[in-house]
Amino acid sequence: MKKTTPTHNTEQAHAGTRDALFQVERINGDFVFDDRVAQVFDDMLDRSVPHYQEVIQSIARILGCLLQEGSQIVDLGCSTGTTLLQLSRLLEEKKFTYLGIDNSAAMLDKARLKAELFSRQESLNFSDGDITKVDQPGTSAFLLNYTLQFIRPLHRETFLRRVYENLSPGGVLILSEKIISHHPGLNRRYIEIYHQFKKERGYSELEIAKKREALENVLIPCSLEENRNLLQTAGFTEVEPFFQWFNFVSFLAVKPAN
Ligand code: GEK
Repeated sequence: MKKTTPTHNTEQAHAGTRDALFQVERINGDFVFDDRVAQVFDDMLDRSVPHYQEVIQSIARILGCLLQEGSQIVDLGCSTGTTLLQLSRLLEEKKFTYLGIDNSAAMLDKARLKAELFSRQESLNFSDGDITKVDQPGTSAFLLNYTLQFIRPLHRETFLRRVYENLSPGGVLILSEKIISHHPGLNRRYIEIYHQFKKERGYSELEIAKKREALENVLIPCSLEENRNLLQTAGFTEVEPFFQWFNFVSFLAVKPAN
């Protein structure tokens, strides 16, 4: 079983410190996106989100074929900007403009530094703000990857409606989430498979348990069907998952052209 993670791309090679946050004894209270998390975040995501890079590549394929040249793409909960940085590379010829919004200053500092390191300041912008108050009318695509799960369930419907209203006709929303299954047996098995995935990436049982506890009141996942219903209630007419790995799913949702 491998204990170290291979470095998948240049960003991680330059921007990563290994995530050992939950190896230390003291982690009390809920998980927060502070300085310490931002430091190790790229490694954390790479080792905690199954097929993270493949999902970004699939998003590039979708946006590459659905959007017009020069379109604006907004990443809601952009963290350290990895997705936008990758998209700007994979879709260079499309001349898209990219905006990342997050409410963690530490994450945004890192995102800006990475954009500078990779000479992408021209096409990438980052803004500090609460995504539930997003105001970017005429956006062609919103990305909402692994972030809706941190928004209080009661606010999700209003938030997604707001995202829908900010999209131009024919625009798209990409939604990636950790999910639950309402079949208790399957749900338990999927969690076991996911914990095995993390162990294979070098996390210990104790680290996994502590992180799970810290996320308990903060990350609230819904089922695939509940997420699909939320998207449809917001107004999206075409809603399809384009990727699923056990308890992780990514949807493509399209706003009608008119
Ligand atoms: C990726 N999408 O690399 N307003 C703004 N930002 C928020 C809010 C809010 N209300 N709530 C949470 N965040 C990224 C990964 S991480 C997922 C997204 C994870 C931000 C928070 O600061 C963090 O940067 C991000 O949402 C969630 O694909 O850590 O599991």
